[in-house]
Amino acid sequence: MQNGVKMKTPPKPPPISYAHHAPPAHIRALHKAHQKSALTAPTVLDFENLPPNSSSSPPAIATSTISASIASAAFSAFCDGADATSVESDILIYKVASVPGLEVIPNLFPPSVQKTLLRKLLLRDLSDPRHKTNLHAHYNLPPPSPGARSYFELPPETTFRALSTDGRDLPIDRMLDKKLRWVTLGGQYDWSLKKYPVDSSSLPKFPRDIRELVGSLFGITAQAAIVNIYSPGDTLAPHRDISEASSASLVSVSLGCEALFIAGVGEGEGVVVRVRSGDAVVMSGEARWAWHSVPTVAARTCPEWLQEWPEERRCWMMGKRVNLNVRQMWD
Ligand SMILES: O=C(O)CCC(=O)C(=O)O
Repeated sequence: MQNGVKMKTPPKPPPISYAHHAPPAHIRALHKAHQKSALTAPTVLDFENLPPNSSSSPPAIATSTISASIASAAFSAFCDGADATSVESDILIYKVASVPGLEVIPNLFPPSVQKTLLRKLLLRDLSDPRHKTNLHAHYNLPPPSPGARSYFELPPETTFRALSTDGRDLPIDRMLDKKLRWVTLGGQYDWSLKKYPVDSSSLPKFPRDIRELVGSLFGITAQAAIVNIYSPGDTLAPHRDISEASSASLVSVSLGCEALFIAGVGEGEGVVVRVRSGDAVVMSGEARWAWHSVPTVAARTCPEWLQEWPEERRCWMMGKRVNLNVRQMWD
């Protein structure tokens, strides 16, 4: 047991060439079936509406906890003591019965920690030009200085020049409202080659405060992360994250609008989980290499207290889901 999250000896990572394998039919079918389905569909595992404890084969069981003292200390350090919410009781970790190794920690992060995390990811780390986004391959994206600390403060007339001569320039509104889909922190994943750069000395450092938060709650050494930015209607196709040379757990944090998250290992097994702002999903053991996808991001589901975030661009978050997906690249 490490900080409440059980650590078992995990299976070895699959060969890196498997990154190009096609997802199995049952995961593709589950993904397709939930692209248009409601968050309340009967096939969805909803941690706010679990069947009663007496159920003979519960879909998820709380088997361990993150202690209130560990969570309080981690949140307080992360928020520099200022904004922190102290946690009153131990936080339940649920194991999902149909996917061995898959754990869900509903409502782990209090609102103040979620806002601090968003601020660090989007108003600080996104501004660092060493953390690449999906847009860097297509546009000249200089850092937002001088005069602005983040892209969210840039005046509406700002545009970014297209790199190709026949490409159209990108206005800041369109960048932030639609085109920005991901930013990579630390280890810069190459999406076309499906691998990390061999020369780690050239990589930007993983943000220390986020590494410490994730380390103290989940016991992994954060070395790379993908921050996924979704608008309602966006999806993430079934895939496996197998480019890391470590079997350490993968940690996924949801912020903003609600979504459905699918995961499955083996033949014909899978689960569809409703994920809300502040939830964490941990993929360990067999589930570390699980097929997974996001078939639905639902409009009008951002919690009220987060809708106006950030001050610099009011209500941007009302129409967004941000997912922080943290990996350890090597042991
Ligand atoms: O958005 C999510 O919940 C999952 C993201 C994911 O699977 C990934 O980045 O590999």
